[in-house]
Amino acid sequence: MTTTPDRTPPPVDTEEARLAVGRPATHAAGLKAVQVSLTRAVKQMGVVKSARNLLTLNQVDGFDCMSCAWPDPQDHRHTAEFCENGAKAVSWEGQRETVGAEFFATHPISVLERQTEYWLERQGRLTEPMVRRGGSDRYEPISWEDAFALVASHLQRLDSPEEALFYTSGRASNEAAFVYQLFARAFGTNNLPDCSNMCHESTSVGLARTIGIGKGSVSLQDLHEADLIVISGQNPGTNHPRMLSALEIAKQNGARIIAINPLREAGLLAFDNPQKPKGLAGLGTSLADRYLQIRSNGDLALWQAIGHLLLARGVADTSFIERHTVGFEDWAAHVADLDWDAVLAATGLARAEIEAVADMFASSQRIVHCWAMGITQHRNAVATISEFVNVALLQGMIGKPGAGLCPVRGHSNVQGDRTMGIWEKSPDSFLDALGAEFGFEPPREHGHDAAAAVRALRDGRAKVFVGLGGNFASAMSDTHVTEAALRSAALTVQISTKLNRSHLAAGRDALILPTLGRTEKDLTGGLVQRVTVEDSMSAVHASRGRSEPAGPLLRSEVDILCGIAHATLGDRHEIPWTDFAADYSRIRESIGRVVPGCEAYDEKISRRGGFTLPHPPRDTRTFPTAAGKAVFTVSPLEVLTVPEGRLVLQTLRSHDQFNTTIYGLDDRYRGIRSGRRVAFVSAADLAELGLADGDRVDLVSEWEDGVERRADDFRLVSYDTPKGCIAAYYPETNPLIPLDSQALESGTPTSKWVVVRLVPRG
Ligand SMILES: Nc1nc2c(c(=O)[nH]1)N[C@H]1C(S)=C(S)[C@@H](COP(=O)(O)OP(=O)(O)OC[C@H]3O[C@@H](n4cnc5c(=O)[nH]c(N)nc54)[C@H](O)[C@@H]3O)O[C@H]1N2
Ligand SMILES: Nc1nc2c(c(=O)[nH]1)N[C@H]1C(S)=C(S)[C@@H](COP(=O)(O)OP(=O)(O)OC[C@H]3O[C@@H](n4cnc5c(=O)[nH]c(N)nc54)[C@H](O)[C@@H]3O)O[C@H]1N2
Ligand code: SF4
Ligand SMILES: [Mo]
Repeated sequence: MTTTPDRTPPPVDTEEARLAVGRPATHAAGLKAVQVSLTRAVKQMGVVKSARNLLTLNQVDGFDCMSCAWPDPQDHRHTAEFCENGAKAVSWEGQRETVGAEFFATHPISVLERQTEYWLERQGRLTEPMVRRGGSDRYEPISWEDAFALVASHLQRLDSPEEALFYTSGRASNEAAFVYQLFARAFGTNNLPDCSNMCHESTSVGLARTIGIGKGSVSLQDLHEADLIVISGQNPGTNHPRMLSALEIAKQNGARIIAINPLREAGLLAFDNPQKPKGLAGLGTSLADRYLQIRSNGDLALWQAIGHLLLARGVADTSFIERHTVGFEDWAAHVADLDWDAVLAATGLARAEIEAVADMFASSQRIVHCWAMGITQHRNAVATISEFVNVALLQGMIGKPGAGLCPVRGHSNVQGDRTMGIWEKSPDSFLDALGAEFGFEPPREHGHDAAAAVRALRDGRAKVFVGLGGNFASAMSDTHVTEAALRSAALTVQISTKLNRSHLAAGRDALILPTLGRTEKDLTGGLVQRVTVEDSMSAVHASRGRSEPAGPLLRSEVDILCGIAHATLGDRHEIPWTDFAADYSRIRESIGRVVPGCEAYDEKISRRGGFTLPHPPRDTRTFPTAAGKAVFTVSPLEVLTVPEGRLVLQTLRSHDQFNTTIYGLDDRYRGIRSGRRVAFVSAADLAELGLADGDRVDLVSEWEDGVERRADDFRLVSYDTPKGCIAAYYPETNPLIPLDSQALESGTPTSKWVVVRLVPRG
């Protein structure tokens, strides 16, 4: 048995010494949320910039919130159309401190490596292009032109274009994403891994194979009009806070809500809307009418049981099934023959609870089903999502007002990036259109996804890694393997706003290319440029920042990408890189001709509020699958178990972080202050293991490769979670997730299912 160490000693913030644990909250938002947003904003940006930024956030002529992908209301908008976590994201980007050449002169990489993610990003905005050469311990300044030439020389030296990897995080604009994938393909590879691979990939795969399009089928209006809303594996109070406003409206219109989650999340229990006097006074709206505190990974079993019960209750929409679907008989036969013992073991629920939920389905006419990472980051996620679809099809809940499937996306433009072709498996139809527009033959062989990208670097099959945003080193699973893979690269390039661990897990040559954020004025080419984004409900609109850039040397993502592309490819294929950077409308003209649904793109995004992309199942109940109809699918009921004395760890977000960006050390809704190295464990497990709240343990993960992975020194917190199921924050726990532990079919790391044991610290 081999054991990989944690970073020893794990970097810990001094503030962690004050770690305090209180009672979890039972309401989300309220006055506290307003206080936190304003205090953070003023502290980081100053009064004037705070006012300017927060007042243009999510306004029609302002910038799109760069935090999550929740949509903006189409019709009327409040003056303050944002939430606590949106405000935190804006403050974080608007931070006044900067990190330039002087900082790097006094901070060698070996010193920075000992700092936490929280400390690194807190140092301020990156403002100068920096290079580390030949494995040196320091970053030093480099001019933009020399930086582009360095990337070009590395790329031109490769034996094959397949040795280059082009990663994207979901904050990149549509224009940047389009140019980036065009460059990768013109260079000769489909190696376009992205954060989606770690996020909603299971959704994209599950929906594409069943309804023919990998996107959700609802609008905000549908949510308002639903009479039943189901929320599975999602913590909207923290991660999509304005979803709570939509839920409040739905409740006022008479909707009922079912929450399915191992943890009782405050944001699913009740909402004190800070934009309303009653909310500020703490007299808000209670949300979940029923809370199923399911065991980790019990969802596939639960949904087969719901299907089983609905069939027995005779509520099938037979005309919808006949006209629009295939495969019903096989599926019905499969769920009719349900193993209740397996269902109860997998879910940890009582049969009566499941029956009561099925009754709520049976008595509802308009059902919307929302989900996020608690579903997608599991081994059998694609099967679970396909089962959601089965139940929706059974009752004809797609393509009618107030009903549909609502995967809630993470990064603000992760859906748009896919639409623009950031995908290692883009279909031939897209590649044909791209080739026709630019007069070249794009490569057809599928590229590497995120996990395959790590393997390719690790095994020496890839040598150059370019990151358009994000923090690949910390966000990916198996931190030590991922970091070592990045370090083995000949060149790593990170296009970033803030310093993070990916800049430290650097290739022999490494570049940090600082870029403008969404809040900042983009005057590339002497024009006032705007960009476009797509939200979780396929609405596309423009975004324009107003703030002064953090430094004079910053360049936009589009400008940087066009610079790299031009230096690498010159005038090959006659792609007008310089014109693209000079006027982003030129990019939008090409998007209009290449991307389905984006015809007359520049004109449509100039309309107030933008436009919504077509979605055949939602719009006309047509299903672009091979069968031409929606597909019922049969999935074997798999009940995952763990060996004696072991627990299942889910890795999740605190209220004070955005992915690997740590804003602060509190998780207000879960009662945690000043600390992140905590593990939430049930009282029953603590008792059985002879441990107690407050004890310190190391987490050790066990996997079939025989390697034991460790994350050291976590404080145990006695918490209301099902027995056997524990929780701790990401990214601190990423060293525990084996690279090969991936969801079937989608390849998503199984971040919500990690088998661990707790080892008391002596
Ligand atoms: N403020 C803030 N906003 C964010 C982010 C952020 O980090 N901070 N991240 C953004 C991104 S990229 C994303 S993808 C989204 C993530 O949004 P979420 O998916 O809400 O994020 P997680 O914290 O991973 O929470 C997962 C939820 O699933 C539950 N869960 C875990 N396992 C299971 C299970 O087996 N079954 C069920 N039914 N539930 C389960 C957990 O208890 C938790 O409530 O948020 C986006 N928005
Ligand atoms: N264990 C575990 N692992 C997970 C998850 C989990 O739930 N558990 N969730 C997964 C999910 S859902 C996701 S989406 C991934 C996230 O993975 P990533 O998207 O790769 O990571 P982020 O933390 O969002 O990236 C933060 C960095 O982005 C850069 N940045 C911020 N704004 C901008 C910008 O406007 N432009 C550019 N160019 N750069 C910018 C900053 O330098 C910042 O340090 O993590 C995944 N990893
Ligand atoms: S819900 Fe998401 S997109 Fe909307 S303001 Fe809050 S963080 Fe930003
Ligand atoms: Mo995500």
